[in-house]
Amino acid sequence: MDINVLKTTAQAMVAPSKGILAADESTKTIQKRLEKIGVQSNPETNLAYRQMLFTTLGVEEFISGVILYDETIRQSIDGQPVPQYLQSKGILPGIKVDKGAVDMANFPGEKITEGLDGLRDRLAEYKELGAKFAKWRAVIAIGAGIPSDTCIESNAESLAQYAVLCQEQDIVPIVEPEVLMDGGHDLARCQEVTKKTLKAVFAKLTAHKAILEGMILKPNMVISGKESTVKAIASEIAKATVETFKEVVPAEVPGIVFLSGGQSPDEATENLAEINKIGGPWQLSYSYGRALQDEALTTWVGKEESVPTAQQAFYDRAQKVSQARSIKSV
Ligand code: 5MM
Repeated sequence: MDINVLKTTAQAMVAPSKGILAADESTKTIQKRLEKIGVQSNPETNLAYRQMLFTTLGVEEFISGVILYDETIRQSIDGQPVPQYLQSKGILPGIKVDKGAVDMANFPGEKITEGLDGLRDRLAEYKELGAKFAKWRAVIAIGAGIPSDTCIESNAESLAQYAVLCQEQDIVPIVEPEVLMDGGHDLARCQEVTKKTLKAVFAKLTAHKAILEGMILKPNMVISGKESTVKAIASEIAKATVETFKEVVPAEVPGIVFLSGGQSPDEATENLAEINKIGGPWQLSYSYGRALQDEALTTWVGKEESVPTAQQAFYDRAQKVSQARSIKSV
């Protein structure tokens, strides 16, 4: 393990004005996304869509890295393997290495993320293919009587095991414990669960001797549930988010890259701007999937002639999110 490589990569992932594009939709998820615009998902259409995003001129001003799915990391753009194509634009290639969240035995309504078996060998192969960082997503749901301590602890343990296996091979782990927005809970409940989850995650990372300077945290913002009758506004979300993170996220972590989690592109942009107005000891950036892609996706609709306007939509959103991430604290 080379700590300097880990630190340098982690810092490049959250370089000023930049953040990460999450384009690691699994087969089922990309199917759902393309179905919405009337396109049948297969390896060719999936690549056509992602190629539209990756070849957007100038987007590397705002995008430091792209999280790829196993299918995409093995594909090529203009005869060049995708990871090498991205690197030639100054974008770091990353890879989703978890195998998805499945129902947790004995804990109805809760999920555990799979993928630790054989992970060391898979990481070695991904490194060979060009991956500089990786991602593992754990999912924590809020509901009546959940999350349980067992769910939080088990997911935190897996995240930590994943993180150190990545670091062993100089791959920066993005540690993603996502507290879902689904449900009618309010901001305070989200704050309580997020705090508990992050505490557990950092306790496990410490127990496994993870290098905090060589990782990136990808959390949810502290936000009210989608069905909540009391919707928190951006300044409240920002205050609760930064307050929580200051309590539980060590300052050694170079960057926090938020997920959008079902927020609209405008909401995810505004909330990030408010968060940066407050600021903290870490870079406060983005690793959005839907909030960066939605407008481009619905403009593209699978048509070759729509590529320039879809790319413009993607560029414009990436620029707005980058501006939000660049606001200086007051
Ligand atoms: C792009 O979606 C990622 C993969 O999801 P599935 O395994 O469900 O297909 C997802 O992990 C994503 O990276 C994060 O949830 C952030 O995306 P959003 O859309 O929440 O910003």
